[in-house]
Amino acid sequence: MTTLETVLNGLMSRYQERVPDVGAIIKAMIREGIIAKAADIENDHIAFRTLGVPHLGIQSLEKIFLHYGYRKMDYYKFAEKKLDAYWYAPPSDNFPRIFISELRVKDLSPAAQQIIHSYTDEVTSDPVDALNLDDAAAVDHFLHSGLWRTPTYADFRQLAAESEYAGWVIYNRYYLNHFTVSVHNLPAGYNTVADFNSFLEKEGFRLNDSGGKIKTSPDSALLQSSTVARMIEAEFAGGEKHEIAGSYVEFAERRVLPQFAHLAPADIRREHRCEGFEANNADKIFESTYSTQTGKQG
Ligand code: OOG
Ligand code: NI
Repeated sequence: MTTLETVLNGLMSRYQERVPDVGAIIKAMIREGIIAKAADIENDHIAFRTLGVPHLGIQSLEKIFLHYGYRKMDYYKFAEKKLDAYWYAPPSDNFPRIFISELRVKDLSPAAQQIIHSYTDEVTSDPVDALNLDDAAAVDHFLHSGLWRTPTYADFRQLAAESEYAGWVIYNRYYLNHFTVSVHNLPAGYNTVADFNSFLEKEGFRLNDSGGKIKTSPDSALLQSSTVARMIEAEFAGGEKHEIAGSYVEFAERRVLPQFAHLAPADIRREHRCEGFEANNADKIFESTYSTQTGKQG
């Protein structure tokens, strides 16, 4: 197995343990005969969240994936949520795309900035620079370890009141935020987001309905939906336990580009479908962990 495969497997296994919906969706897909085994699912992309502070943020985390051959692609800005993001194209089609976002910490109130820095100032140099990126076990450990001390519940609450994204990252750090089922290559009846959403709802999964359950790009080439993040039991400083939003699952339908519309279905590969991301879709998908969707204040 390559280093990248080992790192991705490590991310996916932790994610599956933390997000019961992942295993439940795979099981339901197998029971329904949509796939024969979990490995039949094409992972469209995975996503991380970061804090825009010195030594951390996108510029730090991206070094790992650039080292494995990912290429930095388009930039997206989310003014109201105070986020920036980029997507990264994989070294080959068998790997997922990567979406990394970052909180514009400088745009928060002085009080929120002060709370964030009280944690992130513990990081005094870029931790990725200290890693041997060819050592899969070291990278795996890094992605699942605390870069700063465990937050207090009071700090979490105060941050989340101003930015739910900030609260999510201060506790969850680099845990995978979601993986994404490519639905367009699934059998007919399940190969559109609309049909797949019906299947998910019939199975009892709750979908993010911010801006509607189907998020559609203006050119109608990229359609996305996502589950609402389930609550996880979080242990804060001093052993205080509270339920907060964990991670979620996303579904993507990338339509065939007009210039390839004549191709037979069997000849259609990734390069024939739309690429990249859509800011308006993403803006709503972020809310899959927000209390407006989970219905619970952390
Ligand atoms: C990412 C939300 C955006 C997409 O595919 O556009 C996204 C997040 O919740 O961190 O995943
Ligand atoms: Ni996504």
